[in-house]
Amino acid sequence: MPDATTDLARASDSASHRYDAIIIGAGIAGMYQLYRLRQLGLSICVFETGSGVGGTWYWNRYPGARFDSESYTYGFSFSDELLQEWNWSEHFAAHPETLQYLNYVANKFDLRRDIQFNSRVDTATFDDTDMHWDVKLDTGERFAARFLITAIGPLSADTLPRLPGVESFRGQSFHTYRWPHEPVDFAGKRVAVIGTGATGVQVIQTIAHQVSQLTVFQRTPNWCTPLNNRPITDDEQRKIKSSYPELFERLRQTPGCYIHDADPRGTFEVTQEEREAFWEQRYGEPGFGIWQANFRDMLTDPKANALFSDFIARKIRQRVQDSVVAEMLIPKCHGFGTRRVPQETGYYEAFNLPHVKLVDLKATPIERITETGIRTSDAEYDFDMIIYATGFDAITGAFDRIDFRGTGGQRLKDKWADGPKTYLGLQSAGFPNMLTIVGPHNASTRCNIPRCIEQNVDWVTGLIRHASDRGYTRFEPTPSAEADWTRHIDELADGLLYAKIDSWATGINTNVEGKTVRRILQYQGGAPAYRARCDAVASEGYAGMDLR
Ligand code: NA7
Repeated sequence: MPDATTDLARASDSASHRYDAIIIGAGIAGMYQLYRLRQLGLSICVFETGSGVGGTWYWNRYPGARFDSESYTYGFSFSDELLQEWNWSEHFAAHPETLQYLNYVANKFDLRRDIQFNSRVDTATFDDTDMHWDVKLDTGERFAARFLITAIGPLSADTLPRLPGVESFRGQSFHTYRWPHEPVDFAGKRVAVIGTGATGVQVIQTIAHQVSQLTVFQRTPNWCTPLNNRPITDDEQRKIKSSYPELFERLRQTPGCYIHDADPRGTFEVTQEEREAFWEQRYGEPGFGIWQANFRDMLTDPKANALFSDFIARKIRQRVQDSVVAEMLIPKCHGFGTRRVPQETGYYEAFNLPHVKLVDLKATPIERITETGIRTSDAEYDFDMIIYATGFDAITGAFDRIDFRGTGGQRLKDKWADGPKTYLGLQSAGFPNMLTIVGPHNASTRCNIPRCIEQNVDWVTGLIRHASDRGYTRFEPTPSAEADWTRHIDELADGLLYAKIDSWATGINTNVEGKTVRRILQYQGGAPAYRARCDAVASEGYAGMDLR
């Protein structure tokens, strides 16, 4: 392996430390990338804004946070020893257990010694003369590295509502992503929750029984389905541990790397009785089967989708006692599964509690946050606490918050202003030696994410090994390969119902300037096809890339 560190010592006198690779982020992706690059013998530094590992699971400490993928399908797959050592306690583990798991992994593989915590990267600039990245933290400290790998997460740029008065509220207020590390006491409190996405649903169903009053401010209802969680029995634990190879092989075959795969039948190929029985069965099963293992045309045929949406609407009407509230909770502007499906446990029943109120913001929008609460177009509400479950500037937002500069000083944010342009969702032309794990246009944000993270990281590691073995110090995609990939991303989304709906997955966030136009940000061809394409590129000597 060429001595990249020595080259860089000459190249970047102004940086205080020099590494072969810098990774931004110590979540699941950053942790695994560190582990893999160490095996190549590289010097590595990971910069992490938080004070601990875990990324999403470090930050999202809000009440009720838990998996919506089966626990044993979510953990790292790279170490048999780890798989055998770790016991998940529930089919869908709660936040504390997941954070404990990630800390266990960090300890087991001694990851922390290469992670610099409490370190926010402000800028990263490519120096074309010496072919390295110059990385600056918000403290002003500078570091240099040949390779820059972003592991900054698709849902890490949290956003508050753009409403007047947000700063003026005198009670407690939290964005769910920035939840405090200390326990929050809800007893006797009048609490507002703004937002009814997957996060809002988990918060609402959890705190409804602890507060004295709960007011939910809903702009768009979502189609929520039962999580049907339960503890893992000893017998199940033994079976899970003895079948990990088969389990991971199955996960490699399904489009989203979930254990659920679409039913091969079309909605209208069965009788009404068969359809209803099948849907009832799915409704009673755990996890995402109802979304990922429904009839094969459910997410492409509007009639099939409407029929199933009606089925779920009936369930909501059965579970919510007040028919007016039930109607408010039934989505009218999008069909089932065209947005991420919140998995719930008693969410709808929470609205049957006498102290829980639902406010429809489409009918009565919020005008401002006041010192004492929230003012809508028709009422003034006083609260002790406001919880913002208002989501993220998704997928590209975390990239926008770091000033990445490529060749000729080009800003990544400018290059992606009209939508990302990438090759394989892992690189962008003009940003040499930069790799974007879980970046826009790759399969991971449509995926049981650790499975796709492992694929991204293994591919990146292979590329760096390939470059290092052959003495290449610079690589980037060709503009034509990038244009082809970007076109391919758009074509794959053609005909999918989700592409016509506003959501974080289509890049919509009304709280962010310029994020009101729908964009295709995700690879929609399924993880197996994505993996095959990445493997083909590698086996052709990294076709579509310029390596020097
Ligand atoms: P989401 O799914 O983006 O949900 C955010 C929610 O906040 C959603 O209901 C929004 O309504 C609402 N929102 C956002 N801004 C406002 C304002 N200004 N006023 C009122 N309501 C607002 O984020 P989550 O954190 O719930 O989930 C993210 C993902 O994490 C999830 O899909 C899982 O994959 C894990 P809207 O729908 O935009 O009308």
